[in-house]
Amino acid sequence: MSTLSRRRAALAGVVAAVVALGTAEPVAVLTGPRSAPLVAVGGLVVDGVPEPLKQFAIDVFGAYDKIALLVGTALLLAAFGALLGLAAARRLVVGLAGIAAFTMLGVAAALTRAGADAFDALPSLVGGGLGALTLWAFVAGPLRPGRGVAAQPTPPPAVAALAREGETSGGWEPVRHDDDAESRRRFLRGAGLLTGAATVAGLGGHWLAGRRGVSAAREAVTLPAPATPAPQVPAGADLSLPRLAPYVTPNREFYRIDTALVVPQVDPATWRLRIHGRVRNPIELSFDDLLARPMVERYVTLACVSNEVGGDLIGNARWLGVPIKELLDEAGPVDGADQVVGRAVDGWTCGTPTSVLRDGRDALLAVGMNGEPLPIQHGFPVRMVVPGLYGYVSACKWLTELELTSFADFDAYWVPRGWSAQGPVKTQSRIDTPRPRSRPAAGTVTVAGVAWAQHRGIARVEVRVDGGAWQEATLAPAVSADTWVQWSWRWDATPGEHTLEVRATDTTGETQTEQRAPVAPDGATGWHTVRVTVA
Ligand SMILES: Nc1nc2c(c(=O)[nH]1)N[C@H]1C(S)=C(S)[C@@H](COP(=O)(O)O)O[C@H]1N2
Ligand SMILES: [Mo]
Repeated sequence: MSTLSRRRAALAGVVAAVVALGTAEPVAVLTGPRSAPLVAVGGLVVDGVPEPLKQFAIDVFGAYDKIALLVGTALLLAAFGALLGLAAARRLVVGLAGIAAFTMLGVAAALTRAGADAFDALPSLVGGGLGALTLWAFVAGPLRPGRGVAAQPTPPPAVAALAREGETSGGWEPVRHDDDAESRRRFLRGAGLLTGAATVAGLGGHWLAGRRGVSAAREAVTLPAPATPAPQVPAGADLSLPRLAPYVTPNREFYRIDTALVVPQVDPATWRLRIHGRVRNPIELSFDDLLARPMVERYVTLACVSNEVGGDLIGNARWLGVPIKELLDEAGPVDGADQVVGRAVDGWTCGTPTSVLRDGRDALLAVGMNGEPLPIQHGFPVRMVVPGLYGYVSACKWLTELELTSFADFDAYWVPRGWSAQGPVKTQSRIDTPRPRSRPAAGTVTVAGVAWAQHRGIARVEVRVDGGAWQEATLAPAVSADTWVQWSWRWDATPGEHTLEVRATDTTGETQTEQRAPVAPDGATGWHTVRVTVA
């Protein structure tokens, strides 16, 4: 029996990996998208990958970082599949043992995520089983090339005896060459068909599993009217200039940052919030309990600590929710409980100073965003919003627990990954127009952008051209110190290349430093600089 060529052995292993990953997806329609091995193992990668690599991926792939991660994980697993195929060609059990090991990795990944139950092992088990079957079929089973030959290795004894005597072939013709070609075709056809079917099953299942979500439940939510409505947006808050970020960010344009490879689908009917830990009176609330409480509506600008100078990981929305302070007052934190850990259904955590949540600012358990129930990707049904703090220490989406503890006792998700436990938003400003490398016409050019120092408020924005004297920009009105503010400045632009710089000063008198700092560990600093060529 001829041995499987190395190329075919590797191909068999890749097909087995594709079958394993692909067939697991339709099973995950029953058990939830996060139990599929690709997503579960991808989640391990998200949580475990070193920070610089993660930052690199976000820089390179931007909003597609999650898809890139899933594709990358699939390619990596396919490469392991090729190695297992090579191993299986020598000793089938070694290849099968490898598949079993990867199956266990998938099972472990699916079972260790927050909120997992035993059924979440199913997609990996089914996928692993079918992957092993595939490998066997190609290496030792019906799809093995050369198998047709091996099936009739010798003529019947009587015929053989005659043939040896040179008398007759007895009608027995070796059909070795035809069979070989045929078995090779069967191998390739099998590989192609299985890969195609598994890919269709994988993509279809992934799509279906993701669709089986809570959009209908979200649409059925009727938000209560706020007991305390948001202040009117003052006339002129939005300069409505082309390219300038609007004062209120529409939901579909609002930046999204989180570690979730598939958006958690949280049913408001079964949602519970537990407020527990170092409190005198632990509290548990249902979604209806929450909606029954007096609601406050506020404009708050949310910013990500990973926002580079000039970046757009920031947005301003009108949030409807319950003041966190009132709930904490009812729960009664005990002395020393200086940290409130917000915990999401997917296990992600943020740590917020208890004092900040109780100092009277509009820290909310938000259920509404710009007049709608929270969009699912922005945390439906309930998230935290805290004016003045970066999202990673305060804005927990898909919230399910508030645990009172201390900073000494618990590190939230990003802290062991190199980010600061404390994350007040740094005063920042951005030039939105003109765009970098644009070519405005000479004459009066409106330079405009946004500036923010949530909860302190912006006092002044200044612009300078080519390192000249700082010129004070005009600030548009804003709803409160908790939102960003638009600014504009009329520039008498002369032909040639020019450099525009902006800096803001907050109401504490602190002016942005020119010193450039990276986003880690606690937010970027530096002046946003834009180069243009005036025509
Ligand atoms: N459950 C969960 N909540 C989360 C995160 C996360 O990864 N998981 N990321 C936080 C970060 S870093 C930011 S900046 C904000 C972003 O909120 P948005 O996606 O609604 O803009 O959500 C925060 N809440
Ligand atoms: Mo963030």
